[in-house]
Amino acid sequence: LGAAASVSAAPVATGATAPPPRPLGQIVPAPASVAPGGAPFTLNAGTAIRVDASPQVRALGAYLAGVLRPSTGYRLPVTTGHGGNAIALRLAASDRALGEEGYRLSAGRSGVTITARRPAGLFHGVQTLRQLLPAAVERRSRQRGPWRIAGGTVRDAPRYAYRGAMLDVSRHFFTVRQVERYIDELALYKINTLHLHLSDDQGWRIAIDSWPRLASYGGSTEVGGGKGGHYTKAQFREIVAHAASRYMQVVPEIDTPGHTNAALASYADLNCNGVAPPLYTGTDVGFSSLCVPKQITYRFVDDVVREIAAMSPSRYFHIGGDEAHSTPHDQYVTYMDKAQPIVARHGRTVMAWHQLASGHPAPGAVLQYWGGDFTGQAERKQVADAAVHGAKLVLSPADRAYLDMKYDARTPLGQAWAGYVEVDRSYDWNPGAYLPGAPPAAILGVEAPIWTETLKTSADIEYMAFPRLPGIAELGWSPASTHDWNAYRTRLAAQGPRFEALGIDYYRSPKVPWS
Ligand code: TNX
Repeated sequence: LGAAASVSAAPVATGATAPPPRPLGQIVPAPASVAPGGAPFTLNAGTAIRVDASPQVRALGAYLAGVLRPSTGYRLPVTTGHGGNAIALRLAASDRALGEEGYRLSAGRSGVTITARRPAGLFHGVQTLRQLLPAAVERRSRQRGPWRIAGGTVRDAPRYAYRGAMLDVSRHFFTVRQVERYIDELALYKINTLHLHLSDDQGWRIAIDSWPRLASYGGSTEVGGGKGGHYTKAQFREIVAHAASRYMQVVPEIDTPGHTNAALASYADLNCNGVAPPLYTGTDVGFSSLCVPKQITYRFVDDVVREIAAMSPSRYFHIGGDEAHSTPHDQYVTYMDKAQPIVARHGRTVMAWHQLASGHPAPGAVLQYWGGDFTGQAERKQVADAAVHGAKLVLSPADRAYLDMKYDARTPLGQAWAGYVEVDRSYDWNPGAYLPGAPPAAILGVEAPIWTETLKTSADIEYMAFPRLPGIAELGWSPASTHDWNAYRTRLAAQGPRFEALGIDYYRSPKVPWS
């Protein structure tokens, strides 16, 4: 509680004894450029949030007010118009360099102005503003100020367009509320993609009208034999809408042709031998496969992709493709040759785990690389070659970016098949130079997956994700020139009181100088 408590105890009346505002730039992910200078802004009871008339900017103003009101206790009216003592959110088409997600934040005595070309940029600028305020601003009860923001200007835009986090809701089911909580935590670090792993051997988690037993039966258990669960269509739409309000796309994954026991158990016809296997609640992988020669397999894939695509506006549809150890390789390639055009017919770009590189990735397909230092040259080269031939890459090296890997031998949760992944190891790699032979322009971005064989609650997820997730987010957002573990660990340490204020029980890594 240390830092937050000392902030609360700071005198308010005299600016002279108040602690200095947080230095501009001491945020995660590191901003592209910072020009400190001038007087700070102090948020007070008279501060207004100024927006322009567009509904999206108004909604952003309301969102910002929702973050700031409980802890400051100020009214913070959201109004149109101009004037001092304000936080202003402004769309300005002129500043092309800011791109689709960039923003400029200027702070001085009379206020803070966040400017962007698109609402997404304003949203990211708001996340920066949150981090520039004392950590106690994140508490949901009234706290003592002062609420100061250092003077100067931050100009910021992301290195990569795709900055993702994956949540496996199949091994253990997570409710809409739990997913939305994670979305809100990811947004603080400028993650813009939530990849939902919606099906696996242990559970099918999304209602499909044309194949109702997938959810009602295939979703009825989970690892360890608990009762599992699934999202109704209304609930899935709610997740998509919540993510959209945080400027985050949802990429749905239906893992095929392996990792399909829950579907095979739900419909006997999907099995080559016509016999449905029992539901599965263990943690083995690689034992299930869709029946590649059967016609019904492709009717199934078509129905599932159509119904899910109708609910999710994301460009990408993830069809899995990993660990298909029970599918002979020639059949795997045949399956993917048939499944990919189905995704295209429903207007989506194929995303798949990098094993698709062993077949024929469709033009523009996105391969998600989950290898690591343990991966052989031939496999790496296959992926790099696919990128040379037009595939895009999202990098999720298991021994760096997998949030379910244990930090060290004492970590009570998680797995260790890719080794222990301490916070420095997770942060200290360069996505731009990671896969030799892959053209830098083929790198779409990074993603931090969290598999949930051992994870059941929000607290479990948070302990594994924090503090590694902010590091992967920084690799996705910040210019390579800012990459430096020693500087990062200090900035990360300053996030500790923020995690606490948000109720996130994080791993106190000995590699980080927590205050
Ligand atoms: C491998 S990585 C898997 C998942 C497991 C994970 C556990 C990948 C594409 N497949 O099925 O849950 O390891 O860390």
